[in-house]
Amino acid sequence: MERVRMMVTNFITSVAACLLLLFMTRVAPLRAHLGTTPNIKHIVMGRCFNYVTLVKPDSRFDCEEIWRAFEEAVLRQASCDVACEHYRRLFRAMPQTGACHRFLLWSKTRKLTQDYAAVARHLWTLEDTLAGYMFNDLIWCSQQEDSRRPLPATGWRGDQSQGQAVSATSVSDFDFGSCPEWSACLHHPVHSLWRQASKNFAEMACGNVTVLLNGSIEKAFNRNSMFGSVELDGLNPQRVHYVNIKVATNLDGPFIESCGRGSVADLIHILQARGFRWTCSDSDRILTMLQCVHKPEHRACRTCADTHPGI
Ligand code: N1C
Repeated sequence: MERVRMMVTNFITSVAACLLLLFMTRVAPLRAHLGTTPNIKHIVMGRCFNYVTLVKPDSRFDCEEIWRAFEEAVLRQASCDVACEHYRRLFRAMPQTGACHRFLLWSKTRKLTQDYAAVARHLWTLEDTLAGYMFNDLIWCSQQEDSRRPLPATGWRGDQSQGQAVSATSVSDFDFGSCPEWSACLHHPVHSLWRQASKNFAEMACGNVTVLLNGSIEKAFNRNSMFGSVELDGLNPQRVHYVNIKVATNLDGPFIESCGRGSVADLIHILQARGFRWTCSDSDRILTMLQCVHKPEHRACRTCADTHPGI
């Protein structure tokens, strides 16, 4: 009798474990990531005020309106349903133009691009625009998971999430627990914002445009990346004189792609077909030197003076 009871108990426990596993594998891919960055409202507003006060004191942006437009875009949709169009009001609140010959685009070279932009001060990346500056490194999504769910009545909600008041126009709140992975969504709120920001930035580009690619990976130019799928198509050959490609590899390699090789050659074909003039360099001294700052002993960083100390 005792044996039978144990077998039944084991059976029930295994079924429960299987069901739990099944539930987790169905739900986990959708909501497996970090949640909305804590204090997002303070961070975004703080960065906005910092930008208009210290970075570009001559600019006139309404940080309160920008936050309201952002909140409306994100919280009125289900967390996987925030399309680029939903950010229309947000981007309308922060129109920006940039001087020609300064645009720096990149793909899979984020750190090196930041170092490069820090020394080549005349160059302008998306992170130098208000949109890029405010939302860099942040994560966000709403709590609403099902787009068919009726919207709750609007109005002031007294609840606070991580110290943040929800404004009168909000219909949901940010999800601070977890956000969906990009791959799980048709319209991911973070992806859509970067898509729209990248599109605007590329459409604005004029004069000589620099593109920094990573020669240490397969597909330095990837048609699915933000650069390959959004920015390249946004560049206008009537406005852009030259696309200057720079391919940088890690000091230790691997040395996979270069100007004439791999996907970089595909990029050059596309540029030519669209009527752009272009240059390509895969041995830029400044890009090597920037990497040498972190590895001064590397043989690629030796100068003439190192090898011939008497000279
Ligand atoms: O997909 P990527 O690179 O090719 O996108 C980079 C490309 C740049 O030229 C930028 O103008 O797109 C723009 N851009 C950003 O400036 C940016 N800052 C931070 C696009 N994405 C940006 N991020 C985040 O990194 C964002 O979350 C985005 O999806 C990644 C893309 O980086 P990537 O794949 O190396």
